[in-house]
Amino acid sequence: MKTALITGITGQDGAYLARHLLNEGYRVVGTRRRSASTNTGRLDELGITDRVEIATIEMLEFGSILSALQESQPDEIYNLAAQSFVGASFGQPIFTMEANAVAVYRLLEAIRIVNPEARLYQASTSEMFGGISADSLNETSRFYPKSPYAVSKVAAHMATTNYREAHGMFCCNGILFNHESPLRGAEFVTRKITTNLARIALGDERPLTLGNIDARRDWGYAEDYCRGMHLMMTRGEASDYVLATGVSISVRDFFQHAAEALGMEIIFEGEGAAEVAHDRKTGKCVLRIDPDQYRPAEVNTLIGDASKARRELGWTPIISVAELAEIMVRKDYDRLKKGEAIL
Ligand code: G4F
Repeated sequence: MKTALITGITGQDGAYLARHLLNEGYRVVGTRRRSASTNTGRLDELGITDRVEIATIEMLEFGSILSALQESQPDEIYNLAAQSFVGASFGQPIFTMEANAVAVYRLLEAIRIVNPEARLYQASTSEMFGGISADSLNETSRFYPKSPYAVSKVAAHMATTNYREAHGMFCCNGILFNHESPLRGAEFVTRKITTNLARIALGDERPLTLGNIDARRDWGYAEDYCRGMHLMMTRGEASDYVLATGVSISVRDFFQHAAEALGMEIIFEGEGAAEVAHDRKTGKCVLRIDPDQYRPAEVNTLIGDASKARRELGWTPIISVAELAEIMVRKDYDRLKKGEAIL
């Protein structure tokens, strides 16, 4: 039986990946930071909390990472732990660099010491392309990070590549474009939209507030992407792969898909910070713009080309963005209707 160690197992990707690996027959050890709350809501929702072993580690402490590797002796390590909020990274650039980049060096060194044969998956991101305007971004596209988060992820990406080249270790970067689900954190824009639209559909009068609704992202379904992470680790040779759908839509369009799934008919009026959206059926104002949500530097458009993953891994995303918006908003509507807490 193979052992997988997943850092950040309590997040969206950690939970889906854990379930996938358990289904593939793995022993799964997941790490999380010490905290007063247990924070296993996503694992509970997937019904796998009792099937994974939880290790408490601190990615800012080398000794903590070293002990976790010595104790669990993993064959595969999936590094999903991160400060993953792009907007928040502008206010916490140093912590973001520590948690997302220096921590990866700690992990790489610990793997080299404990078992250099162990395989590493590093969670890279489309945010690294940032300001590059291209119709389609792939593994050979240039990086132009636009936030402290993206800068930290470029550093971690290059460190991972360097350990592969310098030490011959099996290290791969998954350059994942945005991927969402009903387990997505409620502060990311898709889930912010679906939880708030569900609340409004159930009678709440307060409109949702968003920042830049013209930003465009290539949004896929997280479970499809976690399957792709595992495929990267089953190859004979380590390499880097883009996972994306190849379709990019705006925040405004995602909002519209989700609202329509709840039977709303959206009309946008006004421009810029004065733009609002109403539901024609009820006359309710459902969206206002909050300029405080604008980012100091924005990534306007991201669209990915996953042809290498399709060719070499046989990976294709299954769920479209319109289906994704519908799945997410219906789930949030059901949760709120039953009085369940929002994850
Ligand atoms: O949902 P977001 O916060 O995701 P973002 O910044 O694209 O980053 C996510 O995906 C990356 C790629 O996989 C990951 F690396 C990263 O860790 C994270 O998971 O924002 C998407 C877009 C942005 O352009 C943002 O400005 O939505 C825009 N937006 C507009 N109003 C908003 C809001 N974003 C948030 N979070 N909240 C708003 O009110």
